[in-house]
Amino acid sequence: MSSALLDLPVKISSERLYQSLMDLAKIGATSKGGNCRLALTPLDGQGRDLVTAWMREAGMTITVDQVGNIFARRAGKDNELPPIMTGSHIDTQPTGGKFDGCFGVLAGLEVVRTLNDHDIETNAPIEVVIWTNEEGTRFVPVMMGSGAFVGKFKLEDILNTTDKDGKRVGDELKAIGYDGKAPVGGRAVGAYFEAHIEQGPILEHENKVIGVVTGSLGLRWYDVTVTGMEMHAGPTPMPIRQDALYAATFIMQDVIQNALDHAPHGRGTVGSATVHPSSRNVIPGKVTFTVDIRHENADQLRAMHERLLATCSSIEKSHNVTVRVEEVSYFPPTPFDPTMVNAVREAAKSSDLSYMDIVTGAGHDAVYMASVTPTAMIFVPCKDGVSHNEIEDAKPEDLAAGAQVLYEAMLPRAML
Ligand code: HGY
Ligand code: MN
Ligand code: MN
Ligand code: MN
Repeated sequence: MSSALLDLPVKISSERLYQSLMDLAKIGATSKGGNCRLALTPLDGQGRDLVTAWMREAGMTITVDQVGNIFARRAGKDNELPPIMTGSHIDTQPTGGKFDGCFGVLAGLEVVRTLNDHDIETNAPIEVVIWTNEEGTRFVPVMMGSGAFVGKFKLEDILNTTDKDGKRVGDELKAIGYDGKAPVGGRAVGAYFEAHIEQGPILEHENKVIGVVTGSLGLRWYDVTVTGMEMHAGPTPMPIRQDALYAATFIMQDVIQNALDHAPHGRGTVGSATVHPSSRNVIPGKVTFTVDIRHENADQLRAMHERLLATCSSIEKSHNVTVRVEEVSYFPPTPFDPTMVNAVREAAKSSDLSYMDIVTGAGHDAVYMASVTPTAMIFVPCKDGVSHNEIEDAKPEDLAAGAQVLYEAMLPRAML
């Protein structure tokens, strides 16, 4: 007789969850213990194949939509009801870790495996989702699959998006066999929960196991191109130079200063830059670089945006260069549904786990899902708050606690 019927507490399996995480981490494993499984690469395809095989073994049916989002469904008693959904992503940063995104997908699978173990039939169906290209590192925009699902992006635009080598999303989906046929979005979702490592230092610092995520910072991404004039580094006198790199450094510095001036929630990062022609004795003629700014408050984020544009136009004049700013991703500061946030809080309480409210500095698919269905997130600590780094680490017991809270928060909704 299953423990659920004996009214014993139903517990997820920490060992099985952690083993699945370690098995997935073998795909795209890097020498420093991290993962490199860029979106829509063959390694991403292998990761998708492995996890969907586990989902099928757990009796789930798999549907893939036209942007490659994977929906694994566990039927309920009444399959007309909108699904209670959870999930995250398994694409990684180039020097990513084993847990960012993967924890959310495999915690969802662990909830299903646990329901199976205890012969628990839910009323509503449950779906575990692998969203396409959450990271936005190979293709922008960030959180591409969930953004398309909620109607933020047009299908054609997404399929025609190219990476720096000119490879199209549509072709790359086909190449890995995930050019699904199901329509993108346009269907009801009962509720969406996402479990994720915090990717920052707060939970560990406050010695809390569960982060009750009340909402997300807003984010704006840009590609900036500074164009000057290649000239010889020797004969060209300093005052007449149109040095694209020298001009770019002032804009880059101000991205950081802008965030510092909008403390404590301001964030500013220049993550990548390329210099052309990148030769020691040629004055750089062109520099392209990325900008990532974030803030918890919409007005402050707008002020940071306006300051970036003002800095670019003033440097354009003072350094006799041209500056082109292209915004490539945006989402506003996003609060999560208070009743759902409370469900996470109550689940942490009933599981006797320490918890605290927290705002996520990282973007997640949950941010887009919050625009179409009641949404909440569950955070667990990661070691030293480090993420987007191969040394990313999390304790098995914390990961299990997060999956247990996911189970306790999801189940009542799936039983309504
Ligand atoms: O950039 C982010 O916040 C997320 O990791 N895509
Ligand atoms: Mn993530
Ligand atoms: Mn990430
Ligand atoms: Mn994310």
